[in-house]
Amino acid sequence: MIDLAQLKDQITNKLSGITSLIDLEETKSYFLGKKGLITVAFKNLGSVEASERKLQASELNIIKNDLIDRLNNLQNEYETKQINSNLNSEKLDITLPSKKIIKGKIHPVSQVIDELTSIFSEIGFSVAEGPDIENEYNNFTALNTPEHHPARDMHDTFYLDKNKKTLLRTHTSPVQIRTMLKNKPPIKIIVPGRTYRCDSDMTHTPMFHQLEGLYVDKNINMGDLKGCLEYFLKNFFEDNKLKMRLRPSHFPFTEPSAEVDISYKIENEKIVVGEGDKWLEVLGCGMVHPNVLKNVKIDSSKFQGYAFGVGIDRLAMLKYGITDLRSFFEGDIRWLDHYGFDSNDVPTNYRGLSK
Ligand code: 2NL
Repeated sequence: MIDLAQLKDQITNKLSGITSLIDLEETKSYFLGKKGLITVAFKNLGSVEASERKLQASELNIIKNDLIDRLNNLQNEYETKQINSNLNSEKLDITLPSKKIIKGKIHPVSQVIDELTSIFSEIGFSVAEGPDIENEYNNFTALNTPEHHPARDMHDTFYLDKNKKTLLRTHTSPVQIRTMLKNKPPIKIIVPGRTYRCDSDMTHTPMFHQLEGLYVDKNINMGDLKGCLEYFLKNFFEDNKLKMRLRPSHFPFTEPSAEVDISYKIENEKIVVGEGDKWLEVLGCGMVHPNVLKNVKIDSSKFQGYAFGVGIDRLAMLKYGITDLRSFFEGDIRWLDHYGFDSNDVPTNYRGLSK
């Protein structure tokens, strides 16, 4: 037998103790949950004497429905209270003027990377990226720069351990090494990214940006390299009359190697790249050294490649008339507001250059 009078008392007690929606939920499950008193009482009806069972069941149903009604009423009451208190505390004045939306600007370095990506993608280059932290093999050894090679000192490397095994990459070339180790030729990639050298003055920052290009295939020669660079420079500086010249140079990773100058003139005491009778050095390039190909298991009797490297920050300064390199990395929002680009200025300069 279930003591229904006691159950009713318990319900009255519990309901009078409710002060919040949480109490309400707790009470609901106390009586009506899986192991709730009323649920269990219904289950126990089976053991009640047959003559009593029907009456008990109907009384239990009345108690249950009454409880559900009272709980629903309480729930409505608490929810209304909650809504009213929210309405009072969150007064919204829709007649106030809206807040000004401040749109960010694209940093000149990002803008130039986008422009270069567009220009090179038109002639079949894809973009490759890799980690800033490298090992000395990918950064130096594989690039034909063995231990004690003077180029290692030249680079003023930031080493990250005593044994000089891990370092901040001094150029983006290790990404090309990784790509050549992973993929078979033809390989045609550009690699933009951050690079690091322990150097800081008017024209050098310890972190700067480089873009390197690499094209490895059968029958690649210096003429292909020159054609590619001419296309790139004319499109980037948006001047089909831009002249360029190659001067012999030396890099450990290319043979032969060259430096590239472009024509410019001075106008109102400012450098204007394009037509002009002066020469400005902008990049280094050459044919990938056979030792480099050997290090990445590419047969140099079957494949050749050209490579080049250019400073992105310097390109941005030349194209957009920014004179101070260090201002690029100071994070001054007023500088960015002045020199930055709107996000809907899609780079389209590579299109429609007349012959
Ligand atoms: C410069 C010169 C250069 C390369 C970078 C390269 C990469 C591989 C193999 C061969 Cl994996 N070469 N890169 C080649 C010539 C010049 O950069 O003055 N950069 C600012």
